[in-house]
Amino acid sequence: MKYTDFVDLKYEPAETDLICAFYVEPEDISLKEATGGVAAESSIGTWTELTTTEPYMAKLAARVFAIVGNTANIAYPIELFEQGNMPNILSSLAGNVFGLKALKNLRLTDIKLPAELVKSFKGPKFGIQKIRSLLKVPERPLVGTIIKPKLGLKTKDHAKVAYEAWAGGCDIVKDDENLSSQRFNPFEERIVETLDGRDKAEEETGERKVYMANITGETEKMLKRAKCVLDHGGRYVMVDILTCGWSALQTLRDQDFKLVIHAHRAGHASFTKNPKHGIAMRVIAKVARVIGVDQLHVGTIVGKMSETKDEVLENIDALKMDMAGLKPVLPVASGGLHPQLIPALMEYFGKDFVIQAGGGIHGHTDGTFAGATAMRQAVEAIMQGKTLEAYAETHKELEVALKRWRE
Ligand code: RUB
Ligand code: CA
Repeated sequence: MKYTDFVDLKYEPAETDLICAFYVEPEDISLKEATGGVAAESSIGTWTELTTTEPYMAKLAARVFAIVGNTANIAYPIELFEQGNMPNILSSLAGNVFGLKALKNLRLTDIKLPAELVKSFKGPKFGIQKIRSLLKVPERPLVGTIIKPKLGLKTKDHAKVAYEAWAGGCDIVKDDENLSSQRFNPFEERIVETLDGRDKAEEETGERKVYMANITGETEKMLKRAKCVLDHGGRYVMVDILTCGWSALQTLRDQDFKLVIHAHRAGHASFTKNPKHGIAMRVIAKVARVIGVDQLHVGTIVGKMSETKDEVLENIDALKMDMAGLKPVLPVASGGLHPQLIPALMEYFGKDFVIQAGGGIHGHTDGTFAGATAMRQAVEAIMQGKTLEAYAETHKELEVALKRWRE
């Protein structure tokens, strides 16, 4: 089969097909041949015709069934994939095709897995509703912080900053993505001391508090760390899903630990940032959801990261859309947030999301406790339909934060 034999604009995809959308920019061949090349090389074809052509093979070919502008929609028969094997699925769809010389640019912009394939993975254990019940926060956005400085604090100081954030008003405290078990802050000691601070803050405030401990590491080590969190009464773990890999994430999910999985996406921009090449964040979001994360970073629109409003809204949609009965995943807004941005943020995100601020809490003029209080006040203001300025008249921490960070 030649590349163009993989283009069949009359084909109507079957319910069991896996569907991908690719943005395709050819180098020195026609667009039709280029899109056919993507379908060929990501399914059963190659650059030249073969002498082995068994008749039963043809029905396994991926087919380009629509080309609109530079976007090609491709249908893949489900038989091409091993059930429950995400590396296998992605080695086809998002594998060698990205390196073809005949293509100037190629971007996997969307993906839809057939229900049968989705069901061969576990999907989220908790999802939005169970997270809300666990935290006993039925309606408002959850308020979280990342311990800052991101690296370097010794264990007792890390635990102290965490306690202050919880006591001041945060629901969630999370490690930063590059903190694991360095000499200055070894994992197990950190878990013990930080969870002590959590218990103290829970007692004092009467609120539920959670600690998202970063367990990222080699897979076996990660499982040991998850057990350690459980043994010490933790309720959450956090994983850098792209640097540890899909297989490691799946192994963790398959343990079925009673732990919410918070997914940090450090490194995603190497796939997602170039609008003409790579893999869109919503594809990464869907893959993570299918494997089974409960929370995922999706960008902020208003903060320090570069994604556009459309991209962030697509990412959120990927976490909540109907997907073969999977639970919805809680979106996390993180990166450059501070109280002044909360009205805009809640307008875009609604109420079902985590507001996660590092610098925007620990950089408060009066310290972490006041920073956490100010962030909670900003959320309260919007929940009560008030402006931040009006609320700040009677809430000092918010007033100070609004002066410190203007838009
Ligand atoms: C935020 C932070 C987050 C990154 C990544 O710190 O540490 O890890 O922003 O976010 P701060 P994302 O609040 O001080 O900016 O994965 O959404 O890009
Ligand atoms: Ca970070």
